[in-house]
Amino acid sequence: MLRPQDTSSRERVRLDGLWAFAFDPADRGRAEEWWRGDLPGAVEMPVPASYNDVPATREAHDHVGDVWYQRHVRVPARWDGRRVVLRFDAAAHRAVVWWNDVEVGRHEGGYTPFECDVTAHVRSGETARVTVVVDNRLHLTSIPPGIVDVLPDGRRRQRYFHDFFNYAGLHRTVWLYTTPPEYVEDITVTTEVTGADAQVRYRVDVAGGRVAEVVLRDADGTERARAAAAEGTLEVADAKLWRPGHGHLHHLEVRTAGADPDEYVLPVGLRDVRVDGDRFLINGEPFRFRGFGKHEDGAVRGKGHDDVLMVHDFALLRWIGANSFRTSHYPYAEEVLEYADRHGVVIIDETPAVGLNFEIAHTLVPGDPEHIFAAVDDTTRAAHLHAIRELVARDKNHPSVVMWSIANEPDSARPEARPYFEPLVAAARAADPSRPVCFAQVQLPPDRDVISDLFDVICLNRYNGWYVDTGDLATAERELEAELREWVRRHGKPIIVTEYGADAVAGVRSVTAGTWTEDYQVELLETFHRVFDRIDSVVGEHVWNFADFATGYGVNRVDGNKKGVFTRDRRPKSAAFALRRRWRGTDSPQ
Ligand code: BDP
Repeated sequence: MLRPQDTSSRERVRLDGLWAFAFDPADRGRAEEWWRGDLPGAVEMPVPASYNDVPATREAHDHVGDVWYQRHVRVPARWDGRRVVLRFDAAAHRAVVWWNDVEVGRHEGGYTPFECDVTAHVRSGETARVTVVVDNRLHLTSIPPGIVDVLPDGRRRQRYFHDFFNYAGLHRTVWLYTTPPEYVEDITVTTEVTGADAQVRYRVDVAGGRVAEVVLRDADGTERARAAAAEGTLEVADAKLWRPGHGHLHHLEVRTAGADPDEYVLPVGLRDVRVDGDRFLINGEPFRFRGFGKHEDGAVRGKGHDDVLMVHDFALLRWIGANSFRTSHYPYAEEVLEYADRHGVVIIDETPAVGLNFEIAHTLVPGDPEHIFAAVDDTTRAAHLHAIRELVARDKNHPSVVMWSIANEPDSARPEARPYFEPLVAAARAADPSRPVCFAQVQLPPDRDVISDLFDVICLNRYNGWYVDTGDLATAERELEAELREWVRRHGKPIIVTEYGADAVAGVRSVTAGTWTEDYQVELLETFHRVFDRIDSVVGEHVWNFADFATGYGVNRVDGNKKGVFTRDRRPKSAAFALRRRWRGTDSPQ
């Protein structure tokens, strides 16, 4: 799915800002058809943002159910005769959209964009009323899964099996944009590197028309290759490659034929990715992942995309010497991927399939199904499949994305996990044969895991010294090493430790380095690093987490998860300096 653009044939308007907003705890809005007029009792709500922390009430924070957003949109008179599209970059977790009185679209899944073609309903020059209902409920049939309990007092309470707060709302930009009536619907690009040259295999899907020309230009605008077909391979001699740390981009200009041609310009990075034995190769060179699992999370705005925080986070990644991160545990805003493309940051791109596991949930009550695969069904798997396809459709052209992670910490010990995952892995490979596929595996030794052989890279989330052998780093070191060696022996694939870490409350120090101190966090990371440095097949270290983040209520959470190397407001803990020494080999402030 192509991102909106301004080109010679396209125009876009951001509908961000303050929208009218109403909570609907009793589910009245759909029955009373609130889209037909002004929202009752509306307040103002910023977009993009999570709504939860903005109104400063417990009800808003803990709301379970529908909320309504509404605003008026003026359609420029000059758009007469254009195709007009209303696009939501994200609505967590599902939404229905009306243009005036007409339903124009609905979407399931909180972290991927969806579009409503409103051409038939638009009268250029008019002011239209746009209304969106957004439902944050997680069910056993949604991705991620959850359970909504109705309490004796009639309130709803949301349970979920993942460790980050269920922020909701319009988290990303809303666009109104135009294309010509015949338009470029999609472009798919895969790139390969052969010696000094590169090949760009491309396919353009045009709705109602045909391709006139496809031109690949270098960063300085020099034409490097050209074609006139909808599909083909462009040869680039002596190519300037996209590399980790060097986000060199080319641009593929696509123009359609006819009296009202469309133009779309796609950034393209020339690079390839391959797994060879226990190496992870980018452009044929072994790559070692240094970085973090992150979250989209910040004070007040929750998961609302914010360019300020994004650019700052990338600056901190650079400061600390990280070269990569995982979009734990859902697809991040496209702005993030584009930034990573431009700056050569490597990404493991994850679906929102987090919490397919009752073993680590601690939120079950009597009467719940015994294990996750007894609880989910074909609808859940269809939603998971849909999430994989939507992720690949959105992110397939980003050079920064080097691997798909199709789940985080599913219950991979259950025999039922295998028939559940086999078709999903096949679907991921079919959707994109050019990238390896992985999942992040929770604390299970290789002899208990029933699905890892299906994947290209072994990604392990390990909490030795924290959840296991708490406070005992000597045992943690011994057991971690023994376990990793067993993974090497059985699978011979590259290993990335996609999570390791300890909670640390910033400012709590101790000469005896007890748990929850900054000092213990440092010692635990150093323990893991000694083990990684002794095992060649470990090609990646992603600390959990980049920054402290909000979670649901819990007796083992102090105002959220404190495994951040930075605090939630991005101040470094001692661990940040320790990692910087390891990853950059320096203490200098530059
Ligand atoms: C892992 C999860 C991650 C949690 C982390 C933790 O993948 O989402 O936040 O543990 O407990 O199990 O800190």
